[in-house]
Amino acid sequence: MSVALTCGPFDLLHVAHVNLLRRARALGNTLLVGLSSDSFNAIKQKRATQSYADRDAVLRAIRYVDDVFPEDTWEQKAHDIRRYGADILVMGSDWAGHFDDLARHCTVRYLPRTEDISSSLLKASIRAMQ
Ligand code: C2G
Repeated sequence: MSVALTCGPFDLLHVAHVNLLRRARALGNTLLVGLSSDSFNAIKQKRATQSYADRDAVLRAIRYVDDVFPEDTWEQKAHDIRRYGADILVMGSDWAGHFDDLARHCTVRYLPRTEDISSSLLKASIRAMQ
């Protein structure tokens, strides 16, 4: 039984998110998602278009996601890995190198990013259509 962990705000859920979640789930028997809270998004100087509760509901409807918990700080990842007994932390390749220090706690894997789509690009193209 192996546990995979990933995290992010997952705003305006799109195909790159689904690709990441599907590939992450395939690396374990269970996939847990640390969902960035609004206060953590503010720390990252980001703002989600959807509330935490709505982003949580959308993620839970994805077949690859087994559970979702709030992520409030950068520092909590090591604690989450231990708390949930995670075997592998999976992130997109835009984060390559950022979480290498967590390799003391579990395997850290960066998956190739899906090109040409992101929540920011979607927001910009919706704005351009108005
Ligand atoms: N992602 C991807 N390809 C894209 C867009 C996103 O593979 N075109 C991946 C990201 O690398 C991340 C996950 O999908 O692993 C979630 O993406 P976001 O919700 O945009 O999260 P991000 O802003 O990368 O924040 O502590 C880590 C951060 O909270 C992750």
